[in-house]
Amino acid sequence: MNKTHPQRGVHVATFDSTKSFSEAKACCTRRRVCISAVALLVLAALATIVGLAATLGLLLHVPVNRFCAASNNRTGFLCDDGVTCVPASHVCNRIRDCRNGEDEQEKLCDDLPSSLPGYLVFHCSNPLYWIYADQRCNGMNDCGDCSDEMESLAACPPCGSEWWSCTPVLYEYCTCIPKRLCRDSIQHCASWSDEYICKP
Ligand SMILES: [Ca+2]
Ligand SMILES: [Ca+2]
Repeated sequence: MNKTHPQRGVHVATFDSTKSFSEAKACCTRRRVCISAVALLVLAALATIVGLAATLGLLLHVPVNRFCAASNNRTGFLCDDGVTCVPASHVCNRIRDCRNGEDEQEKLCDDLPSSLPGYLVFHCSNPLYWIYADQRCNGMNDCGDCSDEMESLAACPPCGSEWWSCTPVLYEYCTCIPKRLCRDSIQHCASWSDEYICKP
């Protein structure tokens, strides 16, 4: 006589192939949705990072404003160290005044004066001539016609009513002298205008 003895503790599961396939399919679909969402999030994060990097890159390439005031309040060029201020006329003079030579870099000096920032340049009344901005109002006739010292282009501080503006002479000083020195039989202006034109 054959007896069947069920084995204790052993669970015999009934396999419903149709139900299991549906569950598996639903689970798989949910997983795909989750994976897709994660993938989208990752892509969005990457795009943000790339965008930030590009923006940062652009920012790094934005020209730096290097305008600064050198000694005696002269117009200057700020070195990369953010401290050293080189007088304008020391830029592109073939001497490395900035520690890393940024005052002599090719892009600044390869096509003077147009390759220089505008604040470093002064255009004389004669359009053929230009000087460095720190040569304006320094008492020297750097333009050759004193337009860097006396004319409206230069806009230098006026001599004042008690002063005489010497008539300019090429490549000489364009100075002011006290009017009391006019016609004192001693030359003070290179042009002698203090002795022949000035009226005390
Ligand atoms: Ca230099
Ligand atoms: Ca000058």
